[in-house]
Amino acid sequence: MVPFGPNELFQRWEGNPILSPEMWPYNANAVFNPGALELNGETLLLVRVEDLQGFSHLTVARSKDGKTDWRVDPKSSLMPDPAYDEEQWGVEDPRIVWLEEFGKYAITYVSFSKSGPVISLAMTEDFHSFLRMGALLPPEDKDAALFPRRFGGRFALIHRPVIRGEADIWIAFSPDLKFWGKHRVLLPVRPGHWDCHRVGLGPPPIETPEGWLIIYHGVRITASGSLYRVGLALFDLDEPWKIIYRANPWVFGPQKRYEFFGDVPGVTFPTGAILDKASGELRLYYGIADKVVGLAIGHLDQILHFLKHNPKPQGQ
Ligand code: BMA
Repeated sequence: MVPFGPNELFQRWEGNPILSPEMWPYNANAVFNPGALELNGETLLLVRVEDLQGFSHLTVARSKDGKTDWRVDPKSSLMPDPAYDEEQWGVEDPRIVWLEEFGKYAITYVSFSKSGPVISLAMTEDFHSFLRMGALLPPEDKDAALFPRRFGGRFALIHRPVIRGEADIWIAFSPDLKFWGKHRVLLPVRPGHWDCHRVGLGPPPIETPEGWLIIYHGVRITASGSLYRVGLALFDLDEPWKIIYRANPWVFGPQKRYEFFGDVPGVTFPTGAILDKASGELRLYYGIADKVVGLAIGHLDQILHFLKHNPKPQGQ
């Protein structure tokens, strides 16, 4: 018996959207797809801000409870750096992971230029100063996050290259965060399904007692545009390239009117998640229609229960 249906696992916050361009201290067309973390007892979102030239940069917003009373920094935190050619057209969609080994946060973000999108890495302790490590892999690549620790001495990166038109989720390994190898597909698109055209990592992998929880977006292209919905999978804790479960149905997707109103209607695009280990509450921060930021709340035990009661994927 599954007590929660796929559309009930994540409840939208009644105050959605939690962040919108009207709340910005300077002109912005859209604020969306934020990275999320807890810093000094507060929730910090590193928000993608699209300016009125169509280029994006990243700005910090903070809240004590992660739900209400958001304070937006008066100035941007991470602007495209002209010294890095790959950032010429902006920086987008950060994912943030605490790397205990360095005592720093690792931010993987999309750098955009005429060469196409690539994944860049920057380190920070305080979200004021950032150390850029440059682009990690060739274009076209998006939707990347590091795991917070090494496996067999190697860092692991989840990312989404596009190879001969195929947009699957891949994993790669590195001894030093510079040279990447042992590439393999982690989560492919599923022909015919809701996630048939493209898949991409949502928030960074979430460590749970039963495995690494992966929240991802899946795309179906329809006659009136792309639908971006959200799916779940679980991977082995010690060998994170081994899949344990992949849910068949999507668990979140555009439903509310405000999710069909924006620059790209029909997009729910989670990029940040915060798990409260004591209560199991999982706060999912998602871009809405490439315009504003929303919050949806789930509970880890219900999510894991739901995953277990879905059939394993075929042929994996
Ligand atoms: C993806 C990314 C996201 C965006 C989404 C929907 O390819 O570019 O930044 O939110 O498309 O437009």
